[in-house]
Amino acid sequence: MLIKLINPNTTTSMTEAMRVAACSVAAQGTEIVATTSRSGAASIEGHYDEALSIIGLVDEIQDGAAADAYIIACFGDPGLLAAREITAAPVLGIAEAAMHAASFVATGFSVVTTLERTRVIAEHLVRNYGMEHHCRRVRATELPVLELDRPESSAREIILAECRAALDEDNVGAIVLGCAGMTGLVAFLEDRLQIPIIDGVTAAVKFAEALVGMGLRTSKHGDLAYPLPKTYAGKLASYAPRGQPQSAKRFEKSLEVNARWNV
Ligand code: 5HY
Repeated sequence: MLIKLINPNTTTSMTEAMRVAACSVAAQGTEIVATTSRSGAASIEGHYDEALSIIGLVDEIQDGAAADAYIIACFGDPGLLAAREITAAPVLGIAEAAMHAASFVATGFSVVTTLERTRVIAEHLVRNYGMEHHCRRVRATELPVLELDRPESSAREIILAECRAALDEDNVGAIVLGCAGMTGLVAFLEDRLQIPIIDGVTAAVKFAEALVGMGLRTSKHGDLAYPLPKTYAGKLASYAPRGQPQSAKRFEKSLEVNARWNV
């Protein structure tokens, strides 16, 4: 199976760190293609960055070979539902994947994220995903996202200290890493804290494999059906939906044929 991991920010070095982490857990036969958005912010640290990152995300889903599953590798899960509208292949957000994985291994978890101003975004996701009963607290380290990308920075010590505080104060059994840029810190933190540290990039890879393995695809009945064909104006004219993509028609046809021939 082909899993396309999309970094919605434009920092290629962060994408490479995610690709390495994703490949480290991918099953035999799973090919990981990691891409970096070609338009948008170098780092996503607020509502505006998120909103404008979605065009680049859509481009990465619509351009190139169709994948069996897509991963949105930004902890805000920007454009997750819009992405699920334009493809029938499963789309995983790393925040959603990490929170579900944490809920399987601990009754309570805390999220440790970057800037204070993005903390509210993670809190919204906790509610959207029905994780209020599991997520005890979202903690900010006030670390800019790109600070995580500088090996010489003291970012990992700051994150370790915040995780320790969560362990001491939040009555939790696990920690969710609140940024794709923290993907490489799992071993460093687990060695020192001896609790499950959940990284959304690797969690999303394993959930994507599970969904594809079960033959599950995003429902096209209801709110995640392909966008209705209509005219778009201005800068976005070329993004005007044209209904069900040809590739999907071909895929649904193959499903029908297979069903009919019971293959
Ligand atoms: C992320 N921003 O995972 C989010 C983290 C955050 O560019 N990649 C980003 O702070 O919301």
